[in-house]
Amino acid sequence: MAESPPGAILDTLRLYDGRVVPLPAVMGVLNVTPDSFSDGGRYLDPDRAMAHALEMEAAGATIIDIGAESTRPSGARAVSAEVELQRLLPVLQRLSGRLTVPLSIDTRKPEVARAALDLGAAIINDVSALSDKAMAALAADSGCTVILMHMKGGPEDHIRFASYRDVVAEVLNFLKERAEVAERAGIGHSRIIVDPGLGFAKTAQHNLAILANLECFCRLDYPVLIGASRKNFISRISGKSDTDVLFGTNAVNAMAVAAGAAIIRVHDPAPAAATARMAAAIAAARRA
Ligand code: HH2
Repeated sequence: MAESPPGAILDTLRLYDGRVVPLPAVMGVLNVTPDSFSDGGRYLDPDRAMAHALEMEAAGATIIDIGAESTRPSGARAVSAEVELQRLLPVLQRLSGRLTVPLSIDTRKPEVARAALDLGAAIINDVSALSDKAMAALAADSGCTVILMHMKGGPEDHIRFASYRDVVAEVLNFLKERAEVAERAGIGHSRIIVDPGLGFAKTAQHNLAILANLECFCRLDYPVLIGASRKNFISRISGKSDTDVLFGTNAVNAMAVAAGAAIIRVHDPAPAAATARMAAAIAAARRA
């Protein structure tokens, strides 16, 4: 796999439906779940979920990531494809024709991804990095973009696996391998996004080590997504109030974009969009 020279920065993401997303992109999180760690239960009602997606778009989200299964570090309950679909379909139907920005589906299940692609999603966000071969085949055949995230264990128990000799090297190798598997399955290089998976089988120190070495991830020849928003390591470091967590999230996002991250996944798109614009401008001035 070819690596770009340091400093080679992608400026757009091209999707299979012809849409072009400027980078850095702000991915707004829409959790249609009862138990997500920061907003569980708030958007289970399809009308509220739709309204929130449109609000996030108006606030500056350039992608909306919709998920119906929580993957929080402890106590997340795995749900069946039927339950995911029951939660998702009414929201996807309401968003169809209303949402202008691309939709990403946060799922590990090919049947759920298939239904979302049929209703207009352009990106599969798979926190298991295509561990199900049927998901790889679906992504290859459909032509959609895929997010490959690092995790160890499953969403229900990943915190038990937070142990590494060298977290940066191990996560980098995992992402390289999964990207190679995806390409071998027929997913074109330009359709792959990688994500080190902050908080997934990682302690605060592991997350900090990854963030401190983000340039190494950005040197892989794929856009890098960073999902730090409101995660536990931020409240442990920045402070626990909502304002502390928001500012801590923005600090991570600014440094991630400055290091070359292409997409930041957030619950609060307005501050994230302003943060990304500023950090990207400084990074561009540094390269000029
Ligand atoms: N984080 C969460 C869920 N999906 N996908 C990617 N690619 N990267 C992430 O960091 C990531 C993700 C967890 O956040 P959230 O969706 O808010 O919570 P929950 O899983 O409890 O619904």
